[in-house]
Amino acid sequence: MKNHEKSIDPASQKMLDKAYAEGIQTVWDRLEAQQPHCGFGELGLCCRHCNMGPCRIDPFGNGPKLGVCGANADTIASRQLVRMIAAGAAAHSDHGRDIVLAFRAAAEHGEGDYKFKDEKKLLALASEFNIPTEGRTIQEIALDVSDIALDEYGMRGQKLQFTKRAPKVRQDLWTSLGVDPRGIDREVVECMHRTTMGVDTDYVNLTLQGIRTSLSDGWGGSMWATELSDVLFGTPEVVKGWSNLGVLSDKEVNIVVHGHEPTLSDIIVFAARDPELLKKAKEKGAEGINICGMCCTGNEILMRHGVPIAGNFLQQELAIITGAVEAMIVDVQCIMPSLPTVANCFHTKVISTSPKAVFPGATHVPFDEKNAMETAKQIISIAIDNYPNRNQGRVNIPSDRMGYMAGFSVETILGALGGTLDPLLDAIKSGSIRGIAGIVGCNNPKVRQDHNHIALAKELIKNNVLVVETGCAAIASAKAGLLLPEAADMAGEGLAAVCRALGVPPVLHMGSCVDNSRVLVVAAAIANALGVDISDLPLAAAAPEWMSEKAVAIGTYAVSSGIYTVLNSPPPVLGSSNLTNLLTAGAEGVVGAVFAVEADPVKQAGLIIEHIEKKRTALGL
Ligand code: BF8
Ligand code: SF4
Repeated sequence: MKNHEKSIDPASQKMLDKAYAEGIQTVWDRLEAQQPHCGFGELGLCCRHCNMGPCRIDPFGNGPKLGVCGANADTIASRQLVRMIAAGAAAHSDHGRDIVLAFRAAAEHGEGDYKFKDEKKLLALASEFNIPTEGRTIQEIALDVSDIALDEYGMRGQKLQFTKRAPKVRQDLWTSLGVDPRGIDREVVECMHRTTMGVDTDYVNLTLQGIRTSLSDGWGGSMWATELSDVLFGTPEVVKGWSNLGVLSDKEVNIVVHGHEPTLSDIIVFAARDPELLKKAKEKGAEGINICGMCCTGNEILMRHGVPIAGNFLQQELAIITGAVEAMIVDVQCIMPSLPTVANCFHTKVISTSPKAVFPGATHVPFDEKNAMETAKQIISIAIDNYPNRNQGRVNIPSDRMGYMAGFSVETILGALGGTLDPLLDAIKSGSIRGIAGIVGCNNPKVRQDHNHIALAKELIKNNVLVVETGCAAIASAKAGLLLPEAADMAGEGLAAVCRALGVPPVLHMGSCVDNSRVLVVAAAIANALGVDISDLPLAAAAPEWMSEKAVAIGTYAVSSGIYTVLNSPPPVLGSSNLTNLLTAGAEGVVGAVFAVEADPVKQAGLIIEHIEKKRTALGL
């Protein structure tokens, strides 16, 4: 495959050419080396859950139809799906737990490095949870909020607080299906229990547990991550900044912060402003310190501070290949184990910071949340010391960069609308906006980088569908200029007029992947305002380049919340026609929504538009 076929992004294409010229292996080379992928794995028909196996089911020929224990294709594929959901939910929710713990530490030691930037939001949460606030300090109130949060991770056996934000009919549906999450950790543990050898065998019963676990993510762990990150680091407001590898500087110390948790990235942004560090950078010959983001932790600081974003998932190796990165600081999730090897070809230091994610070949500097600022400065110092090692002769920073407007939290959207959802509802009712689509998720080297994200978003806005985005999808749109108000020119007449009146782009960046919880909140608020269920709304979602188990958890809570969800490729379930039918057809009668699979982004848009029009008709719009 030619390099320009691997990505639509000119910056990525240039760095792929450089990688090729210098003999540096990237994710695309490793994908090629893996061909052909294992057919049993692709279909979800292999099981390694016990030592009588590993077993595989022959889907076509006369080979075995049962594992050694007697498990059939339905059992094996559904157990596998449930484990993927559990892993994805665990990743989001354990990230959420770290935010809760940082939040609690801020409540306990008021004068630490983390403060409550958005006390108003903290008080709103307290009121939502019926926590008394009169005559109490903000710390006391925060402690009570953190008690509730930590309690929800354990085994409460009660409804999770945030599930109460869903429309009452949806809550009742979950209760009647027996899928109310009972505790965030508990559901993940129960998934592992029920999928081990000799426990749950029924694919429907297993899938219901997958649904319950995904809900504990979307309306639990992820929502806690979003809400308390907003309290600690500030609720995003409209910001402008720059995206793509062209944000790297040829004269400054470049530090790329990659991973997920804002506890690290947010403090790095502030630590880099320290005059002593700036002085030190100048002594080393640099003109300054340039902090850039990558992937979702990049989205966190983009949303709150307009920090430049160097790229999305498939650009992590390419950023190092510019030869201009002094340090890539990583925490958890979506960090390729290949980074230290790529960094070895340059002067770049990969600095791992989480006890949960250690990378052989990287420098490990444990991030101490109790001493956050000092640790952040220490890490930045390592990058500065590394600046003189940069080989300017090997530096090649693509000039490609694009501006963005972001920061569309629920609060920002409401603010832009003048404090109420009514103008948006009116635009939907009048048909100038046909509906809303959430495009989320990753890059995957099996798909030309960003191609599906951009083609799908363009097709939707052209047809007057407002697009909201998170994660690597949003970064793709930033790089393609879709997050600029001028992108309204690419939208249909109705949507363009609304965007121009409000001064916003037709594609709204709502944050990192845990911030898909913001999309749920907007969906619930619209449904509540109209007095209907989420599944009645002209609303859809898509993950057109997904790769992570987290995307499986997100897709499942979207569908379980009543949102029709389109994927470009299926998770490994096709080996079980029963499970495939349940997910793509049967679920409609259970949760009021299904998954659809379509590889072509224009056809994906067609499916979404068809769905939106169907829902409009049913609502009498
Ligand atoms: O949580 S979109 S590649 S960076 S998993 Fe990862 Fe996928 Fe990017 Fe963020 Ni989300
Ligand atoms: Fe094989 Fe059953 Fe063991 Fe899985 S659990 S490896 S199907 S014997």
